[in-house]
Amino acid sequence: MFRTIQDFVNEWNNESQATQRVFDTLTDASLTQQIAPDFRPLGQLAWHIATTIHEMTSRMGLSFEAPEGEEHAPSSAKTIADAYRAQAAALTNAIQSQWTDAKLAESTDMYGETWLNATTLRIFISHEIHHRGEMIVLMRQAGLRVPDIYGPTREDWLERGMQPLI
Ligand code: NI
Repeated sequence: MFRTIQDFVNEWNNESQATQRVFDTLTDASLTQQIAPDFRPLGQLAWHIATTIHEMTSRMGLSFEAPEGEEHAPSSAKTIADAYRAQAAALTNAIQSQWTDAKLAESTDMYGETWLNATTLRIFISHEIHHRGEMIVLMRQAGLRVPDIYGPTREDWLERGMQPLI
């Protein structure tokens, strides 16, 4: 449970920096990678993460510019990565300048249910981590090297001369 804005900002900074490292690894060619036909391609998953920042937090009254663009992801990896960078910073600025800690204990109608704002912020971060994990799989399928986030990757182990764990 986030009890202070600072607690949220600390966690958001860590997670959004990790997500940014994932986004900065994308290439234009990788954006069309899919797990199977009719499933969201890699670029669309990234765009969903980038656009959800405004979509979800603006429902709670936080005010900042939504990302430019349509529902369909841009075809440029750099455009997506830059949009995410701008949105992540905009959310941090907005919550620090527009909210006090008391806002976390207020509730908002979210998708037809009533959620504590602190809960919404928790779900918001979990949602991003969820889709980031999906992206990592598609990135591997696309032949990209993925960044380490919570621990070393297979490539990291090998470069350290260690046997990767099963
Ligand atoms: Ni989603």
